Amino acid sequence: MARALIVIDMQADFCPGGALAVTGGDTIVGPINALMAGFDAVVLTQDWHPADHASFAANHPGAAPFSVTDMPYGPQVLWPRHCVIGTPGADFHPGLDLSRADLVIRKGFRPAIDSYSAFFENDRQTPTGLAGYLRDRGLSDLSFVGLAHDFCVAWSAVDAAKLGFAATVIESATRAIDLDGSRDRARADMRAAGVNLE
Ligand code: VGL
Ligand code: ZN
Repeated sequence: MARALIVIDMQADFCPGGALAVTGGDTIVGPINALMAGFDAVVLTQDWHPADHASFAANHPGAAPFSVTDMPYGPQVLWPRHCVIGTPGADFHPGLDLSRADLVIRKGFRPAIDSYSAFFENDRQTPTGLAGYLRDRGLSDLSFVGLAHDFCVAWSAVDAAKLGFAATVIESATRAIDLDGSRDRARADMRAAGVNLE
């Protein structure tokens, strides 16, 4: 069973100093680099939003960052503007080893819909294409690391398990936003979906 390391959103805006900084986000760069050698393939995801993206609080007059709104596809947290296409905040952390990255999959580029998962946008229906890529290459055993544990890592790992991949989250190489208990909820959701937390 070939194994892939899926590195979620290790970008400047999710690290200290960035627009949507996750506490300790930069401390997992070294551990993630060290993990890469143990896998048959490495895939990176990159959060990649147009400036008018619907997930940005600034695009909803009067809405506060971290409040929740109703989108046609369901509830959506409104975030500070982050990972805008072509800006330095969207770049990978400068310490991340890019030499092993076979694929970079960008997500969240459609203005009207957010995309936490590496597999499906937040309507839970629009595929990113990652499942087909992994299946074509026979990569059936997936380990997830990166940012943020309770949003993009968790949603990706849950989708992977639902799609029939063996899915593990290496929690020591993740960090959480932890918004209103989201970390505990994410862990429960992952366990319920059959994701191995390690
Ligand atoms: C993420 C919030 C908004 C993440 C991305 O990578 O977990 N969270 N966009
Ligand atoms: Zn985002």
